[in-house]
Amino acid sequence: MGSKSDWPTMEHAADMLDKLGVPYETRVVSAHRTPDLLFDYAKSASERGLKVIIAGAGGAAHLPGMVASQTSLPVLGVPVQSKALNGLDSLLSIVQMPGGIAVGTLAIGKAGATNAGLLAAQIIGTFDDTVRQAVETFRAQQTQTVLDNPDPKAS
Ligand code: RP5
Repeated sequence: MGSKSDWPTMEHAADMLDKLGVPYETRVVSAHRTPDLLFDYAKSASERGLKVIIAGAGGAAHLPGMVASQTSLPVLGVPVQSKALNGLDSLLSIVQMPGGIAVGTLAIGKAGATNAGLLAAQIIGTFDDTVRQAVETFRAQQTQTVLDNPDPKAS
C-alpha cells in the first residue's frame, strides 16, 4: 500500500487472505515517497516467489500502475477512499491504464480490498487445489448464510 494510512482499508484484503489460508506479506511502498523501493519491490517480486500483488493507494494513485509496469505478475489495484474526493480520484487514476500494462481494478474502499483478497485467492486457486477449495467453501457458506436469513427484520 502507498501509506500506512491505507491500512484500515487494506486490512480487509489481509483478513480475506487469512480466512482463505493464503500466505502473504504486507508492505508500505509509495510511488511518490519511495520510488526506488517501489522499483526494487516490483522487480524482485516474482523471483521472491510472490504470485499476485495487491496494490492499494489513494488520491493520485500511481502505485498499482507503476508496480504493474515493473513485473509480469498480476496486479490488483484497490482505490483507497480519499478525503477530498471520496476515492473517485483513486479509482480513476488506477482504472484508466493505457492499453499494454494491465491492472485489475477493484471497487473503492473496503469492498474493493475484500474482493482483492478474494480475487488473489481465486488466481492462486488456478494452480493450488487447497486454496481453490477454500474459496469454494467460503462462497458456499456465504450463500447458505443468505438463504438461512431471508427476513431482514428477524434478529
Ligand atoms: C497515497 O497518498 C497513499 O496511498 C494514501 O492513500 C494517500 C495519503 O497518504 P498519507 O498522506 O496519509 O500518508 O500515496
